[in-house]
Amino acid sequence: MIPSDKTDIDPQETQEWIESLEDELEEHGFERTRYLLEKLVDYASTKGARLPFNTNTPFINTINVNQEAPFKGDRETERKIKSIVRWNAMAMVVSANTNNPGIGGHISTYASAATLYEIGFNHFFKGPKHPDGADLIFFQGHASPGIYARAFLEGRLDKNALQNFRRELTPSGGLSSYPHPWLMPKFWQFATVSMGLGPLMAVYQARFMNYLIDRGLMKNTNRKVWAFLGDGEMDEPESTAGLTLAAREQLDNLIFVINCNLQRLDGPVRGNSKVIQELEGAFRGAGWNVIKVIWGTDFDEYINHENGHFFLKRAEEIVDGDLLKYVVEGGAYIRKHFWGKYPELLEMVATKTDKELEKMRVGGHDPVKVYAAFKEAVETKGKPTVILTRTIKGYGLGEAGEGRNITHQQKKLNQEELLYFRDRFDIPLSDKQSQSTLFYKPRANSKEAQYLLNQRKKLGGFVPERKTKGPRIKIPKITIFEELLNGSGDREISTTMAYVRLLTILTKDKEIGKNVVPIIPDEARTFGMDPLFRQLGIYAHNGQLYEPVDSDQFLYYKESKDGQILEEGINEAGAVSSFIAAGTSYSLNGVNMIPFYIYYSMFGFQRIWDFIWAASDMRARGFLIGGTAGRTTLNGEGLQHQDGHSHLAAAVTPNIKAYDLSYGYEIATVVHYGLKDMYEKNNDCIYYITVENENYKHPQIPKDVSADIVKGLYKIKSTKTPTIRLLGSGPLMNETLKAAELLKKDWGIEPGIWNVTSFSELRKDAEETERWNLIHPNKTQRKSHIEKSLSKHKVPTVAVSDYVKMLSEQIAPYVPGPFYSLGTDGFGRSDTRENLRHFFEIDRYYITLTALRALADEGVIKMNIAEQAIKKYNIDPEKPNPTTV
Ligand SMILES: Cc1ncc(C[n+]2csc(CCOP(=O)(O)OP(=O)(O)O)c2C)c(N)n1
Ligand SMILES: [Mg+2]
Repeated sequence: MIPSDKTDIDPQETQEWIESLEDELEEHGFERTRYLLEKLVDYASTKGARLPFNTNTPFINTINVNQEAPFKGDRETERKIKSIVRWNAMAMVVSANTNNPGIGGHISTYASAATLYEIGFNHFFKGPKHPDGADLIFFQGHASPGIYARAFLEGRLDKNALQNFRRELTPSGGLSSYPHPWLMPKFWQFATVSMGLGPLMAVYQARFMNYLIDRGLMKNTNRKVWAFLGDGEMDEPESTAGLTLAAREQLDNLIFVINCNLQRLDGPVRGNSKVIQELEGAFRGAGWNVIKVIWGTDFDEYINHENGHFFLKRAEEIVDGDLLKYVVEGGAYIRKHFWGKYPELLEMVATKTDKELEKMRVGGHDPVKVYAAFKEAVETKGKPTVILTRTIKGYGLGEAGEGRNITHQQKKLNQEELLYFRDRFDIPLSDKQSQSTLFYKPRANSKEAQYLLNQRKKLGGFVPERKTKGPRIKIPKITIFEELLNGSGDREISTTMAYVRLLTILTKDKEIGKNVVPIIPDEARTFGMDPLFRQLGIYAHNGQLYEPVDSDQFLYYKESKDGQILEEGINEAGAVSSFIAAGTSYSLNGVNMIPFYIYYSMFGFQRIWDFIWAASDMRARGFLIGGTAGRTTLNGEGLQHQDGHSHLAAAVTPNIKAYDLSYGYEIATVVHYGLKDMYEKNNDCIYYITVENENYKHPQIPKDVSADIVKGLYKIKSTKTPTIRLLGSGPLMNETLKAAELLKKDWGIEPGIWNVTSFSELRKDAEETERWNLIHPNKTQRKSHIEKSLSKHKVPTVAVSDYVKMLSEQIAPYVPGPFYSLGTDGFGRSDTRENLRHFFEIDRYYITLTALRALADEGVIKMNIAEQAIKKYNIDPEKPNPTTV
């Protein structure tokens, strides 16, 4: 009988209701009972009963013991394997830090997650040779030692590799600290260690798999995306940012496993409450299937005891801080403080020793419970699943750190602690062997070795394993972009319009049109891309269930199941996650996709650089298009919109090739080259192109400049007797050309004119040339593209861009002669382009003045010419520096 509480005005009636429920449960089971309860709640609501909203269930396992799928493995052998993996994972960190103090690494994260992973490896994770294709697994970054240790047992990594954990520069090779596909391209698939990126990327990965299926580009073979996450990590805003989308899109191919060891780096995740309950509320509220795995089998008898409600009550009362204390203090403390609260509870464990109480396993360390949860997760239909599993950080470390606040940082064990660990997990090593942290590998014909290999064989091979190549796709000839190469004639267009034209042409291409993935975060109309809505359709798993308000128009808002556009809403982090999913599809799905992600350039690198960094690490390929770029070219929007620095971020992201372009033919040239580079030559890089919204006439492509456009610099005009050269860039090319006119008209000086398409590509080439020359002094010295183009004339150079001065200053050391940089340092603001360019001192007059001053400094002209120019162009000498106002 359930005890009544003080608020119960009619306990007998309560009891009758409960008995009816019990009958129902017995006769018709859980499903029917749930149905009836839901009906009752709905009915009561319609009659005005304001029922409290509760997304939580009691603090017990979601799967009751009598609903549990039976465990399908050899428990003893699996325990042995797991223990050995535990040992080797610990040993690699301890030995790395003994040999090189301070090299780092983590023991405690994997120690808490070992059962979760081992159940996955032995029973669930589908490998690359599985007939249904491989599952995709996001491993918790700090658990990497455990994943390496298992690969060692599987024979994929040797002792030497383990010995060189975090020593990647060792000539014989080492293992990277965390999952980095850039560093271990045949092993890791996902870069997960910047916390919060993994969960959001996993959501979009699962969604992108459905996109490929719905568009008929991939078969539905029930592949899953598993994301193993930390409970502390769930505090990152990105971690929960994709929850509603995952539920809305019914991503039943997605499984989150949250390792709730209740601790993060410094201490408890939620000392004063319960992180599992909080997360349950968030996930259930978003519409996920939530499976809590809190208590191990040892607790079943107490939960299902006739006094089980006391257990429930006690479980509800305690907070995570208490649970952590129980781990550290041990059996007698647990008896007193947990069981001892109620006599009925204490009575239940009267026959247990303190040691037995201490050893009662929590859910995440119980293979039976974890197995049942994973099984239910993979079988769940119509919604994503999260498994919230209670584990113990530093499990098995004992005094050395189990459950302690220092556990995350524990990297060394003393001699005694090593022996404790060995005994705790029955590792067949001598004292001496253990104390020298020897790696242990069972013989090839041992039961453990055979079992482990056999289980992986059944599941289709080892994971993680990364494919480095996708299927070949044939890039069309550049002539498909003929209209861009031919210029716009008398039409004034923007580079954004030119880009949209290019995208439209590309999506119509018979060979690769279908592989193009246009991605937009609610900005299509800004960029003039709305006509593509109708032409390509907006991807919607459920199609279009309504008649759009503009259905009477030709270019209506068309959502469809096979829609090609990913319209992500105001969601740059989600959109870039789609970019990553599409850009890694060649490797992860064996389907080569070409993402074009266009966004407000200010909300790109500045906002989501960490994702772009991860994309680069993960060898994603595709085009990032910074739209409405340029501090002064986007004129009306002001300080928080005007981007004058994204190219700096791009310049220092190693495998990004960044271009700020002036004309349609440049866009066509760079995109075409990029397509070949990434999709034919299999180079792992990302192209970043900024496009703008200023309208002007685009000329026809000059002869023989294509290669130079890609290299970053091409000649617009040379002069017979060079005195000065102007380097224009992107939308500031027009001001550069106007300045050249002023120089000629007003001062009789004819500058050489160059167009810089990429300062960063020029700098990288110049640096590499210099580096090569440095270490090859006896060989014929090489010349960079800058030198080859400019070296003949050591005249002053004036470079201008719509970005901060540092952008063009990248190349200053390599350009012969004095170098003057004009740029847009400071906060943007709203005004006309003309006024803004004057304010930032990058307009035609400032370019002219700088050129004159440079020539005066060289002694080519008199200084008073510069003075005259200041007067002539109404330049205010008292004007404040734009960086200060
Ligand atoms: C964005 C980011 N911030 C901080 C860190 C540093 N960091 C690494 S692990 C960690 C604690 C992790 O706690 P949790 O997610 O609970 O994982 P556990 O090790 O407990 O399983 C922190 C703060 C990081 N890797 N990424
Ligand atoms: Mg944690």
